[in-house]
Amino acid sequence: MKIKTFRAKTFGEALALVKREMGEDAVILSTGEKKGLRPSVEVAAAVDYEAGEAASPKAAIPSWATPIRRPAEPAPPVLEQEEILQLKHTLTEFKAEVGSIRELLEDSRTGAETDRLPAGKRDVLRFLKVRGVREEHARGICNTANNVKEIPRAMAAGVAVREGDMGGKKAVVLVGPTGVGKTTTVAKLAAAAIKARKRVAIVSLDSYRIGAIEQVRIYAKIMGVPLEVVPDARQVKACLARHADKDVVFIDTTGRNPLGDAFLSELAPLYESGVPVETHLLVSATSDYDFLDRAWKSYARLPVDCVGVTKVDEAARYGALYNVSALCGKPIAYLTNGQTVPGDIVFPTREKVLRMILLEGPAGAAPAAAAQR
Ligand SMILES: Nc1nc2c(ncn2[C@@H]2O[C@H](COP(=O)(O)OP(=O)(O)OP(=O)(O)O)[C@@H](O)[C@H]2O)c(=O)[nH]1
Ligand SMILES: [Mg+2]
Repeated sequence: MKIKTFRAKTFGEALALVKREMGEDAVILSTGEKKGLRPSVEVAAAVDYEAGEAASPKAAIPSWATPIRRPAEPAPPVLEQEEILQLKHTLTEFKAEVGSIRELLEDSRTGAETDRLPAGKRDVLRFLKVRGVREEHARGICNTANNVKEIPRAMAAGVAVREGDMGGKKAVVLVGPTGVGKTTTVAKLAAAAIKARKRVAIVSLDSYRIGAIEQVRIYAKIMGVPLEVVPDARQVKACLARHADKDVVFIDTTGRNPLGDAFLSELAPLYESGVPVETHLLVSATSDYDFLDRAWKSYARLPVDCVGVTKVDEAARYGALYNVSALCGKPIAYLTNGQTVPGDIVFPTREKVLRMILLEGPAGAAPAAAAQR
């Protein structure tokens, strides 16, 4: 065995010397560092044969020795949680910035288009935008309304309202994004049906969320209505058969992100089972329009019959009612305007919806009170 000490400025240099003189099979016996005016390092290395000997490079490595390894690749920098959050924040800000630049460009394009409009139509656009009517829908109204006075007539065509009784199908299924108010609205609708002297049952398909069953069970108990919890949509048909004596059965569903496919796979068996159901899509009056737009692309795959707009009491303006109508092309069946069961639900006429959009909100009375009138 040959043992030798190598001195160099850095460990890297010392190891290179060891490797050059003793080869790959050298083992490191010890290392040391000398500080001072001329700092240096020392590496004592050994190899199991004499230099120059054509010995096998497979030297026996004593258990106490550390074989030379290539200097490890520097580990990729590990980001701290805080740095990740900071990056995410920066990315969000960047996206918002890009979004506002896009909006500015869009505004300057539409602004130029608006400038070319006659003054009366420009007033129409301004009037509708202040009330939360989406630009593209406001422009549609602008095609037929030459001035503000002509807005109600021009808008009426775009607002469909479901008047009268439910369409005669016994089962009514409420679908919609998470937390939109499906369970609360099922209870409100059930209460309204009881008031109209109908025999009612409630079915819950929502066994996903903790507490969901308890929530609907309490409502059913208070109203004295039978409740069935059905974990699988395939079982709804048999369940409805058990309630053949009822006039209407309201079906509550699990809230799912509409931008995913879970809601579709859960509900598909219900539609495939061939039971005649009326489908109510619930959307919130406070939802962002882009979200609604994307959500509708998903929900449109279901046979939606009508729309219920919830949480209108939380909306600052009511343009959303027109936007929802125009986006989905489905009649609005009811508006819900508070958390109280059974009270906070309204079955509006078209005139009422138009009145809310045009006369209430920022330009008129307090929004929360408007849906009550
Ligand atoms: N302000 C207001 N709150 C409402 C209205 N409708 C429901 N809520 C409230 O919204 C929250 C969610 O209501 P839920 O009925 O549980 O909503 P959901 O769609 O069944 O929720 P998931 O089953 O979790 O998807 C509750 O706090 C309700 O009281 C409404 O019209 N106005
Ligand atoms: Mg619910």
